Amino acid sequence: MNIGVKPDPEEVPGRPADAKSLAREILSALTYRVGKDPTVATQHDWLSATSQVARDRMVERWMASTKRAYQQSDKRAFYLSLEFLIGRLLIDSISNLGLMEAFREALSSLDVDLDEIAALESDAALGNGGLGRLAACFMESMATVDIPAHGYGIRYTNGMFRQEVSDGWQVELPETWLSHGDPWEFERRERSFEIGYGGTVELVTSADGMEERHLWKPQERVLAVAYDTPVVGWRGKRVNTLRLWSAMPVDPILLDRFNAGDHIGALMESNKAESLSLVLYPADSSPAGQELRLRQEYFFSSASLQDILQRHVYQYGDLTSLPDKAAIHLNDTHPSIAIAELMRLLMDVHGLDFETAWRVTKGTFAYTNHTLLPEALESWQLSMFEHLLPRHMQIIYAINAAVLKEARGHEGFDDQKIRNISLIEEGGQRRVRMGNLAFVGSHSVNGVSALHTELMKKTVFADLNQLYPGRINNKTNGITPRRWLMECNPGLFALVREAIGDRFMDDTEALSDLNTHVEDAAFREAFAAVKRANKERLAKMVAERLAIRLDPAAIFDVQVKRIHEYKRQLLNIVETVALYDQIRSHPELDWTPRVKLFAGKAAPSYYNAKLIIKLANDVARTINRDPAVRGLLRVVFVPNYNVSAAEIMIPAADISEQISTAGMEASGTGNMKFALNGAITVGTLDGANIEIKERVGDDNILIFGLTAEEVGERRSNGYQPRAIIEASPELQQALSAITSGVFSPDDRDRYRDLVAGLYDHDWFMVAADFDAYSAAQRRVDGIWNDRARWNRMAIRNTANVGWFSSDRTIREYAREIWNVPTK
Ligand code: 26W
Repeated sequence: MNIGVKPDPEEVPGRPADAKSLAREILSALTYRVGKDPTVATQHDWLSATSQVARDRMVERWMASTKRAYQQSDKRAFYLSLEFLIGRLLIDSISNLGLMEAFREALSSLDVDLDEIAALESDAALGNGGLGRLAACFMESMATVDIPAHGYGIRYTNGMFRQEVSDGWQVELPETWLSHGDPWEFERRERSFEIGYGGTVELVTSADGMEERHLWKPQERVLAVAYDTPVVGWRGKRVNTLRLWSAMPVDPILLDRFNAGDHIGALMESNKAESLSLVLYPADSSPAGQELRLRQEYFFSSASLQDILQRHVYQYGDLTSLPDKAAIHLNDTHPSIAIAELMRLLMDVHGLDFETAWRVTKGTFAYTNHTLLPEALESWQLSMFEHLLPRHMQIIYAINAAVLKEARGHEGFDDQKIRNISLIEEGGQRRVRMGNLAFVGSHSVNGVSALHTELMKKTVFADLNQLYPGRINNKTNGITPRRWLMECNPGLFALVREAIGDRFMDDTEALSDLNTHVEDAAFREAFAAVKRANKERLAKMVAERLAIRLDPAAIFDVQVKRIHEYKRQLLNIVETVALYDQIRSHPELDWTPRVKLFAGKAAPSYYNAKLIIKLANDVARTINRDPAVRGLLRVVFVPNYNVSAAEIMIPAADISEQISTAGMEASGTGNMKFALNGAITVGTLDGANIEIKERVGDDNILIFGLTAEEVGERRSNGYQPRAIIEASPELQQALSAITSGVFSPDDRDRYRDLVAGLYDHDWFMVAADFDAYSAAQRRVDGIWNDRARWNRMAIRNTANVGWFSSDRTIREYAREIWNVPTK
């Protein structure tokens, strides 16, 4: 990797940045902090020492950033998210600090290879997928555009599970990302807050009888302890804080019980407290609905708010100015209990009246919705909620009463509409609706792509949108170009820089200068050579990990993302089977060699998603063994997809599969990463694909299938997949091969129900889109064989997706939602 960004010596207070000094510091860290002699140091020891030296480089800037925000009384942004899918940090940090070459040289003088040790760092996988990775990109962009911002989340001991594939089935194993310690974090034992659960609420009157306040007496208490990770922005000017909370018992040894002889019981209590931050819930669509999850949500929301209020009171005294100095952002509904918690703190602890507290709350919060899937909308059984958070329940009733009163005075709000906007779902089992709470408690509610935002207005939030017009707005997602171009694709980065200079490094949209090189044959060849080298890098990884050989000359066709029926990995697999069939039946034809790559995790309780992984592996085994298609078709399922795997797979892709059922993928962000790295999208008119198409142009993307509107029409007009399947010989043939057990000779019925679902209801419209998808894939083959055309298309993708930088997204949040200035 060669990110030859010159450090700005004036910006590094007090610390020499030359390779020699760094080598000295690394050696000293190895000796005094790791406690190892270079002659016996392992690669891991070198990684620890190097990471610590890199972290040291951030500390002065970090302190300076904090001091500056404080002295200037800047308004701050607080990003509350139950997930931060960070990945590795060494390369990211030193690259943003402009110290890549210096570190590389320093290490090499010590006989250590930077890339080799960097690859040993474990991924911080404190998230499931898109939402968590977005939070990580936002953290980096907020530092880059110079927003004083804090991320708040949970320091899960066990992040996203490690996926192994055993006999083709997903097996989930705990991910022990902390086993070597986390070199980036600072433990802040002194920064801790008590979090309560359960108990009772009393109404107490002040001594003078003038004032009444609610007093919550929780039955259980745990301690939230802060762990801070510095997050450095591009060019290292600002360093922000990601503060993750870890749960501890309030009284770690419960001395009374311990001394009373009940030391087992005492320790059990401690473990119960710690269990709060033990594990990330691995479901990314259907809420677990479990009490522990609500406990986690309240745990980190309350700790973060107490932290924010303490800081505000210290600096400004009075809490009515909170909206002027703090923008608190809710990443989906997961932290939306913070709305009731802020109300509680303002009223019960700080003595504000309901109206004032409500004004402050709405002025402070903003909420992003990330999904329309009805099953993903969080709601809690009211009885459980009330038992766990009795005071918050009262507050939610009070908020609801105020909102419903407002609605009743509003034109056209009939009983049905009132029921729809209520924070309480009535009927059999009453539930608390967190989406509605987040909506009414925020001054801004945003979707994550233009289509998604429009659909939000028409579906989930139609009535709330009518009651509060103008509150819903769009902020199309983005990705950080540092990690997703400069760091993961150093070859392309160097080539682009050589072609158009450095401007794109600070303004990603300047990548459009590449458009002028499209007709330059030598440039196209160089662009293709970079892609080829990236494909070789991926082929090497696949060979090492899976002992499967891939031909880098073939089309690398990649679908990597969570496994979900709406994302339609099944459509891709069925098409692969159809292609396999075609090649076998017509070996005389001139087939274009293709490698189909899949990766992604399934929620452990999502049966069909796990079955789809098994199907991908069954199909892969059969096809890869068949000499009839050797050299023409290969199928690979890469286990344990995570940020680091993405950094290898995405730069190596020729084709980016973005094939969700239209209307169901809120935005997608993988689609942006692929396009930026010069892959051509085969996709539906869904989420941000639509906006990618608008930017790269219709000729440089392969769009197929039903629109969101057409999907809606079909669903309401009695969609009949059976008739469609019977009218498509290719599809019918592929499906009958799968059901008859061609790929599962050991259990011929394995896929019977899965395929029967396609004939029966096919909710995700695999059948409806199959022929169009297959036709798009054959167009891919045609274009691939006109390599000049292909390369033009690929370059136009890289050139025209700079707008999808998360710097742009964050600037929009800052200006239109948070009201904080940016650079
Ligand atoms: C409560 C269980 C649960 C957990 C996570 C439900 C839903 C989620 C998330 C909404 C899942 C998620 O990651 N959504 C993705 O967010 C990305 C960032 O905005 C979008 O690009 C994806 O389209 C969306 O699926």
